[in-house]
Amino acid sequence: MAIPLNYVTPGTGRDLSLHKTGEEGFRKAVEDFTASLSSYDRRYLQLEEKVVIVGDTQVGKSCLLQRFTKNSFTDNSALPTIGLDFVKQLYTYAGLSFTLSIWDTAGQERHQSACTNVYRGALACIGAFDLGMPMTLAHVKQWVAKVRKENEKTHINEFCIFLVGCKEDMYHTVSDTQAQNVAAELKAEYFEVSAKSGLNVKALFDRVACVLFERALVRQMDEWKKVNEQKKENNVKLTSEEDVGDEFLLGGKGIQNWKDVKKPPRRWRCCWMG
Ligand SMILES: Nc1nc2c(ncn2[C@@H]2O[C@H](COP(=O)(O)OP(=O)(O)OP(=O)(O)O)[C@@H](O)[C@H]2O)c(=O)[nH]1
Ligand SMILES: [Mg+2]
Repeated sequence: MAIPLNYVTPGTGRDLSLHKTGEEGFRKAVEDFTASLSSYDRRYLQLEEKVVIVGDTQVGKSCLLQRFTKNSFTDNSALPTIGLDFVKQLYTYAGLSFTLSIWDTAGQERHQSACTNVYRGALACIGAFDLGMPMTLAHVKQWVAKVRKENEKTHINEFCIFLVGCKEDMYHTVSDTQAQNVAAELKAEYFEVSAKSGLNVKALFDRVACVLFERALVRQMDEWKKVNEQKKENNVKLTSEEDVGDEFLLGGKGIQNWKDVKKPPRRWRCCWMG
């Protein structure tokens, strides 16, 4: 699936770094980055980010995911999630692949212990509530706080939140203003969705993929920059693809060619290996 770079942000939105020059600029940045990689680097480049869906039980989290992945909905037949469920969605953009792993968690209290570990490492959180149950909107703040807490030591500045009002097809008791206020408080983007009709479901996940793809890319570019600077510092000259790989794996130790690396004498090697 191609990532649509739709930066028209519903709700509050946030300013992304690479897209400031528009889609043209973004594409060029991605293409320049890809061109700067050796074929070895390109082969091993893995862009993957995790998003977790949290919220009270019965708000419609699993149905939302089912609509996105299977494009189906079965009324009143969904069972509560026990523990966890997850899917991976592969996206591509300008020749780069990006995997969005989506984790659906259980809203029931008794299954919570299994979920906490999964919160760790998530770059985004979908806080789901039922548009017909105001209490579930109030609880979203606590759910999001749990996920934030697990990630505050590692990447809290990159962490992003999507507030999602489910069951749009049914009678609303949560007003738009109430939802927008919570979204503003959480600095979240707000979506109203219906797993039943399919309204906004694809738009939501495409937007999540788009935001996380950019963050993953910026992170990767920074890492590559550091590696390249290290190479320059160590005056590493790379002659072939293989050398790039070996040198990269060895953390820029300055080996120019594997043929130059002398094997230890056989006898010594036997002793050393015990
Ligand atoms: N009308 C309507 N019903 C929905 C929609 N989404 C979910 N439901 C119903 O809401 C109920 C709960 O849906 P689930 O997706 O299982 O809820 P959940 O949030 O995953 O619940 P837990 O797994 O217990 O945390 C089911 O009976 C669904 O049929 C929707 O968009 N419209
Ligand atoms: Mg569920």
